Amino acid sequence: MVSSRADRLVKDMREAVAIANSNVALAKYWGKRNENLNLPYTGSISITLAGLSTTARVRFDTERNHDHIVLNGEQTDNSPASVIRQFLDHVRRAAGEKTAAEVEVHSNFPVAAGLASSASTFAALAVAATSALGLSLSRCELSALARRGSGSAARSIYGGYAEWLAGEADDGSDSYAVQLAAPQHWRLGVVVAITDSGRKAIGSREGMAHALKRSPFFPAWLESHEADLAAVRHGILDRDLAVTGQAAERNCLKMHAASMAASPPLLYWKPATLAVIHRVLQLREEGTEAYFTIDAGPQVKVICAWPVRDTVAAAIREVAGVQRVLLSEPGDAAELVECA
Ligand code: 2P0
Repeated sequence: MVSSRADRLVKDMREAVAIANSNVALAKYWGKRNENLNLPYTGSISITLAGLSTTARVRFDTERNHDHIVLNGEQTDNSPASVIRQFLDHVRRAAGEKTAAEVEVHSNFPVAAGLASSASTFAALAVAATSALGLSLSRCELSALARRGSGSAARSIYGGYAEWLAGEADDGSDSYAVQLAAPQHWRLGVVVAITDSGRKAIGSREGMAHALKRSPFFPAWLESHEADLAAVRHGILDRDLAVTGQAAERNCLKMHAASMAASPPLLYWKPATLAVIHRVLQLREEGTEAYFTIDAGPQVKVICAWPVRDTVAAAIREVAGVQRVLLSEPGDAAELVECA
């Protein structure tokens, strides 16, 4: 039987669009026990960030010979695109497919600048690509899949607060994230200070591998991590800002100290990064409770109780060198927007 053109369009072009939010880690992932599978040495806990989102459109098309990838408006063959291609291969294998795809990814915030754009990108891609191929995965399975694209993406599958379990299995089967608490559990303010929106010189992937191999402090980072992880987890479950914030600051400073001590050094901070840290400490002295954390870049994220977010944002906006301040809060899980 010869199928009509209309039939073939329905059959051969399977398309889905998904959206996912970025996240900020309060107990961080920094170091892989398996680079190929993105398996971490440690567990990590993050807040999914409302409003810092990535939309991914994936269309599998039998008339295409190669994957076609457009990242933030630019067609690209560079390293992020090759990671996306490998990621699509995982999804194709799971679905028993070989069809090439057209992928469009758009983030509404600065990318490759330490704001976890790879987390929202691969969480959105996991939902879109599996939906387009008709795979029905649980959140845990989606999280394990998103992890293959970028470790931190495992957490962006969930809304609110997520914990990525490091796992022990060599095949990564027990390394996925779970939801620790829904967004409504605790409405924290998250003030994001952009101190430099340019691309960072050394990406997270390379940075954590370098610190692991070349920092004498790396073993101490790993040994002391479990206590921070437990404190952040309990702080969130108890809605205790002091416990959560103090553990997050400790964990952040240890990650950066270990990286700075590498040879050659890995220093993600700019002068304004340090200026924001000092302003946060000063805010606490003035009676406004706020705590900082910094990922693999120069931006600072400040957490505070929701009612004081505007006070904190106003103070941070005035710090010399701060280019822009974004206001966020615990946001929603990755979700399917459309599927055809
Ligand atoms: C985190 N970061 O827990 C830590 C803190 C940056 C500093 O996860 O190689 O982009 O793709 O698995 O997920 C950034 O690392 O690294 C990150 P890959 P990813 O959020």
